[in-house]
Amino acid sequence: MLDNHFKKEEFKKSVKENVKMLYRKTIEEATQEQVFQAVSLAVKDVIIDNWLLTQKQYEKDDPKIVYYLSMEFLMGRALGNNLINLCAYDEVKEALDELGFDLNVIEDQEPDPALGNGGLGRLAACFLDSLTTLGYCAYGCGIRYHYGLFKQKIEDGYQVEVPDNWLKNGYPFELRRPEYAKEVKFGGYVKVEYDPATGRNHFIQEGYQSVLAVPYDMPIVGYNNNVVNTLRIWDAEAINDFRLDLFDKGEYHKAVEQENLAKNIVEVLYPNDNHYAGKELRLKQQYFFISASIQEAIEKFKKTHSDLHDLPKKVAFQLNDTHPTMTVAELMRILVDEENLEWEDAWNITTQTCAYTNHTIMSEALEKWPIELFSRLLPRIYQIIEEINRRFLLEIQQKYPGNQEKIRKMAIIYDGQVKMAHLAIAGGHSVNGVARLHTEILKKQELKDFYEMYPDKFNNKTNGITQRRFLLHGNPLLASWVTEHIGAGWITDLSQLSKLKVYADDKKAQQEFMNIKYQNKVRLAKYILEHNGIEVNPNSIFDVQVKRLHEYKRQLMNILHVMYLYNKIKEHPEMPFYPRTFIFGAKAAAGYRRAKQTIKLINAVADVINNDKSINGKIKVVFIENYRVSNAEMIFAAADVSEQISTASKEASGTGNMKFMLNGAPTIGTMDGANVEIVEEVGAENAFIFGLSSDEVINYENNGGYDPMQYFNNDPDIRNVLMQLINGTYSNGDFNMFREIYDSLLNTNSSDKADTYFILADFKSYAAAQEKVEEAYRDEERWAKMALLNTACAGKFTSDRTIQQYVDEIWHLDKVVIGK
Ligand code: Z16
Repeated sequence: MLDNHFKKEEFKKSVKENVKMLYRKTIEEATQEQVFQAVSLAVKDVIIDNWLLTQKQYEKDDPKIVYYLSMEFLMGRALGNNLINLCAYDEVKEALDELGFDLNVIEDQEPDPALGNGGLGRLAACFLDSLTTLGYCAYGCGIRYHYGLFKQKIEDGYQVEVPDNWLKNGYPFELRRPEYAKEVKFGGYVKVEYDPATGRNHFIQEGYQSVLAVPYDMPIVGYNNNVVNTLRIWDAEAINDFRLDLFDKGEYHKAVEQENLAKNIVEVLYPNDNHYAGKELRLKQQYFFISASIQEAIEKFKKTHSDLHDLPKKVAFQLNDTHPTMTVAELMRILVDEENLEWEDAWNITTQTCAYTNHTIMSEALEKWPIELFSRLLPRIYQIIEEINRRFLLEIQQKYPGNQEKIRKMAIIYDGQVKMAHLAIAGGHSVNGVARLHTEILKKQELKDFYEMYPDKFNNKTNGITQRRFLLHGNPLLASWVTEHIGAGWITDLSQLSKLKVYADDKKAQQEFMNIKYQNKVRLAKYILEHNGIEVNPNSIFDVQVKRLHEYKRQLMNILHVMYLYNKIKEHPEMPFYPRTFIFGAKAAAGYRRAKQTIKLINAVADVINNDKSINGKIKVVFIENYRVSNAEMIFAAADVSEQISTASKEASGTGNMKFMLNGAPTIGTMDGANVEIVEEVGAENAFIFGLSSDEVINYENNGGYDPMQYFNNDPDIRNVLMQLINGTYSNGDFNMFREIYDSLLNTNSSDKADTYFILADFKSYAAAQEKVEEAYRDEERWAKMALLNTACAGKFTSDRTIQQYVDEIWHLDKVVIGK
């Protein structure tokens, strides 16, 4: 493995040795889980050598470092991915075969480190893979949640959340680094002391509580380049306060409080995707990991550099959404309070070092912390933000004299709230959206005023995904086929996929391509039978929507359309209909009522349709329990149709759309997020586009005029489907089970807006697009060509390309070569 010289016999010996040392067992006696631990340790051993080499190279080259600051890293399993990137997968598979174990089964023993919710967290994980494969010096900085995103169980059709105790058996790929522990302070008050020597005020936080942030490092293995970067996630431990003895017992209370703070702070990941809940503990989590990360970054910088003014030359902080925006204020605190820099200097350094990525325009996702909470928890940080705000308002007034409207809309502190997005924009040199359309909407709508003031800060970075996990590991059959046709260059240069275009009309290539898809469908069908007890036909069209459950993503429209198709088949049993399997997978935030009702509806519809013998299995509906990175890899490989049906303008980018495309599944979707660019790459004739445009949606939202009742009144198909929500068809006669969903679409008895996400407006054009899908699928050659072209045109959507653009346009990092 090291230097590509993998020694099979040595590896087998090492696994046996590990089983013996860890469990006092022979390999024959070991459980699969024990073998997983033993194999992982053997792999870690190899990785550590490269990790050390990388460290040495960094010390020698002193490259600029990017710190990717993120509350979420949705890593997925490490073992298989590490073997892939070490180019040792096949060899280890063989070695384990000879020991009597199946690598797939061993991989299955690993818990999915689910330290993220969805797109944003998975993007962070793809970025670390690309940064490392491209040879850039990068640290992921995050939180070592003791419980990741909940596991989803489906009981009686409802989602039940089960705690995800991913550390239960110990996680073999992490390394505790207590020598880098940092103290993080909360609460108390700020004492001001005038220092006559310097003529400056000094700000000292007193009466605070603190926790000890202890880092755990996870290796990030680059593909075939011996580079190993670090994901550093912070755990919290109580500070065992020896000073307590010096005080009277009155301090006992405080000691207990500090201990509780440490226990609570990293306990669990908040399960919200695209939603701000305003919880105090969440704010604590944010400051906790940011303070520890920034302290560490500055300390590291100072070890080899004497002048903090050089920080922007050597360090970049990338803020993954507004969650890490505290960075701006914490860096200012360190530079001004601890390093005694002048405010103006500190501000220049900070703004040149920080950059912010925006991931949504959904207003309910905007972080706005109440001043009361913020200033109580972080008194000094709050003061600093007040000063940043004061100066920022002066700048606005200078640019727009007398314009109160600008102040109202742009202030960082306003209306009793701290607006994190405004702080992130003011405190950095770059603001980027995550797909072209999204960035344009930011510039023209959501952040218009900021764009007017700082046009040069704004830029686009269309998201991407790593082909190493989502093709090479997740779809080995297709990966080998691609390599056979165009060589292995695509693994690190995905643009080479375009060489596949010459096979689009090649009968043999088409057949091979579709045969691989078939085998992947068989693999998924087996999983579905084992996990859902539902038999699905691998010859049917696998129509897949997997992503977080959110109203704007419109899983509801999908299932309403299934109900509509079912009605049609019942009414016209003789009509031609190509068998279809509608596959869903989605977690709903634990407190998101409407989302949870939608899961129940999907399962209720599945129950009725799957058990209706009269339709001869023409439709099957499957809800895959506990959708996560590990089963996602298998699902993308098996998909025929990719459902990307968000209300136009709402999905900032989407990244699942790219994973489907890479695996040869054409998109049925709206012109939203990165779908726009997908269609641009593959051609409109190889996708199924429908629905309102983002401009039309935004126009309705700004000017009104949308009336869903019109569709209900004028379209009997829509009316029938909606009536079935309240006439017991899918609820054993219970008229109320889906009443709230019905009301949300029509709002017969409330003054709220109805059908906020334009489901009824788009319904018929969605149904028409679905008919086109069926028509295209019936023509085997046409479909094979389309599917193949989707893979062939997916080159743009590698996170390698995205990262190179971040490097060229924002971070300006230096490339590192190990052993140079
Ligand atoms: C998230 O996953 C996303 C946005 C956000 O504000 C918060 C979370 Cl947790 C998603 C976007 O919804 C999706 O469109 C995008 O592809 C993804 O972030 C990565 O940029």
